[in-house]
Amino acid sequence: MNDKGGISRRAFGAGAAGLAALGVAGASERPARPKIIPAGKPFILTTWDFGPGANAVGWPMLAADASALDVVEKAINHVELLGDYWVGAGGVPNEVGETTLDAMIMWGPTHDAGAVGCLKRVKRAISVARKVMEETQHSLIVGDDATRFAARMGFAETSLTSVVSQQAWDKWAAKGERTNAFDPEPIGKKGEPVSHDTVGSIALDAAGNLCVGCSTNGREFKIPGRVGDSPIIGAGAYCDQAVGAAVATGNGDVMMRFLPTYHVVELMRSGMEPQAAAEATIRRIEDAGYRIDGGIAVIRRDGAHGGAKTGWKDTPFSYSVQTAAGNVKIPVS
Ligand code: SD4
Repeated sequence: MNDKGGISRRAFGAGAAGLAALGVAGASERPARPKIIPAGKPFILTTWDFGPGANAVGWPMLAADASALDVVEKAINHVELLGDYWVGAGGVPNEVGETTLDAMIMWGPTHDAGAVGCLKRVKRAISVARKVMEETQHSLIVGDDATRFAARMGFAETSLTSVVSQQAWDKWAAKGERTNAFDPEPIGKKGEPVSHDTVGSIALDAAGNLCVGCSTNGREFKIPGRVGDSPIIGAGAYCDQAVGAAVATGNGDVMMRFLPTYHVVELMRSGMEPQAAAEATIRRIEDAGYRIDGGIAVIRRDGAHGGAKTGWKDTPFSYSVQTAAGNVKIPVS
């Protein structure tokens, strides 16, 4: 420290020993660049029961040498347009009955990402996220401004309300209860079940490039403006071209506090096997005392994969992996 309380220049000129004394790695001690794990054969991984259908959309593209970026976008578009209650248009209304969408896409070769949070009145959220990534320097655009951005990019505005989402909201609103988002944090003991779902996909293409994406309409009866973990890089999804990628699902309000998809990929970088890394990541959340439903699925560049969950005792979380050898659905216990 110098007499003004700062770090003196002399300390920086003191060579490796001085830097080591400060706990700073010197030039000669800099950690090596991550070793690139060799890519395996092309694959696509998709979470939940969406897996086989989404993979069936993505696999023929991969087999025809399409880019993993196009594959992830199209596989997720397929789920977004299914009319499912949990992902995309027509699902999970918020506290005032509106469906809003969160999505993210991340591209391995450039480590670039694009995301939208609380996107309103536009169906293909993952495609808007891709526009954020490819057309702007931004990484995340939210709310009505995300809708305006989508309109600028040529997306049509349309209601995301369906008969099913309207009925679900009418039934809930008739009870006159406050949203459970005001309940105490689920620490120590689990609270009321929080209903939500997400689709996540990871692809490796024939050129060895990785891409990850996810899309959701988040948590049922959420407070308007709420953005979950899905569009947060390293929380809902993460991809590192040298190592692998991961997607998360579950109580995103809690899970985003742990950046689980970043964490699990970094554990794999340090040499941990995918399954062990997934379990260690979920354990971190449990060890902090949280009692939630949540899961992650992870895949290394060479195709080795794993998954782990917390909670969801009666809900079978799974992911599916498709390669040239076919599609396998992996239950996560
Ligand atoms: C969210 N993580 O918005 C999402 C929802 C989800 O399984 O994945 N549910 O909190």
